[in-house]
Order: sequence, then structure tokens, then C-alpha cells
Amino acid sequence: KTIVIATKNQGKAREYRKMFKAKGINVKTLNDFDNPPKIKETGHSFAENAMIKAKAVVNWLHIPSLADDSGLEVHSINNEPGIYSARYAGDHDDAANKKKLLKRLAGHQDRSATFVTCLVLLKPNGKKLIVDGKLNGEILKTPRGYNGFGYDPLFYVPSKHQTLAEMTTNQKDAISHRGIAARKMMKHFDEWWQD
Ligand code: ITT
Repeated sequence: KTIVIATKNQGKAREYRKMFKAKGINVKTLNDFDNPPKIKETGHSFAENAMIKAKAVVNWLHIPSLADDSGLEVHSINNEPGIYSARYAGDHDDAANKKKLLKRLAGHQDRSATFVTCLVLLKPNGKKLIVDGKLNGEILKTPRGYNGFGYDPLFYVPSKHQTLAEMTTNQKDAISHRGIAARKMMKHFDEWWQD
């Protein structure tokens, strides 16, 4: 069983590789291919963008694909950066994105936020499975921890007294938006995989 994850994001790839390994499923990403298609995320929601990515890969390779569209919604600033999380300040410039977020939040009392992941599994015959996952937390004023990726050092989980970047991969998976969505997906995976 092989699945192609419609992603170039190494952080996401690492997290999925681990989860799928436990199921005996072989994972490839767009980084494993020469000249992958340039995918424009023109949707207006995580679900639309995930579907755009999954379709692009299925149409290109004609094998099953999983797409993950995710991001951070910070409540006091109209759920920014949301679907623009990867390109908030600069395209995939994590340092600039985090800096912009801290600047936007300066002076705001409410620093609550939600991480969101939408997953779309799609087969060449059109059979699809769509799930999502969420994690609530708070945006710190200064980063803490070096694990994970993206906004993890700023995302504090009160019940764990840690940021996502202070957790091990296993600890993050156990509670994260992506872990929650992935476990929902795995529940229905075998049924989806058939025919
Ligand atoms: P692909 O589209 O190639 O999968 P991407 O990084 O562009 O990779 P998205 O469009 O879904 O993916 O943007 C997700 C961004 O949201 C990501 O780049 C991070 O900035 C942020 N993000 C998502 N999940 C995160 C997590 O678990 N921890 C920290 N930041 C996360």
C-alpha cells in the first residue's frame, strides 16, 4: 500500500510518515518526485485547499493521495492567519510569520487560538474521505522549545503546561489538530481503501 501526501512541508511529512508506518503504509511526498505540479491554493477554506491539493496529485500520478491543509486561527484578530498561515508574512518564512503574529497581537488581552487541520483522502476513482481536527491553546509573547515546526514554539497548551515545540513528537501527536484528524482518518481508512 502506497499513498502520496500532497505536501512539500517536511514537518507534516515527518508526522505522517510515523503515523502511517504503524499501519504498514508506505508514504511518499511531493519531495520524492521530479518536477511535481505547482499547486495554487486558491480555495477559501482549509477543506477547499485540501481538496485542490489532493486532486492535483491524483490527476498527476493516478494513485491515492492525502492532502493536509492546516493553519492557526487567532481569535482576537479575526482568526488570522487562518488559511494564510504558511504565507502570512513571507512565503514559508516561519521566522517572519511568527514575528508578524506577535506584532499583530501586541496589546490584545485575548491570546486564545485554535490550530486546525483538514484532511482529504482521494482515490483516482473519486472516492474520498474528509476529516478535521482542532487544538485550542494560547499564543505566548516569546517562543519556547525547538521541536515541531511553524508556529509550534508560540503555541502553549495550558493543560500540558508546555508549548507544542517543547513536546516530543509522540506527545504532540497525542493531542494535536493533525493527530486528531489523522486518527479519525485511520478509523475509516481500510473501508476507504477498498474498491
Ligand atoms: P503544503 O501545502 O505543501 O502541504 P504548507 O506548509 O504550505 O505545505 P498549508 O498551506 O496547510 O501547508 O499551511 C500550513 C501552515 O500552518 C504551516 O506552514 C505552518 O505555518 C502552520 N501550521 C500547520 N500545522 C502546524 C503545526 O502542527 N505546528 C505549527 N504550525 C503549523
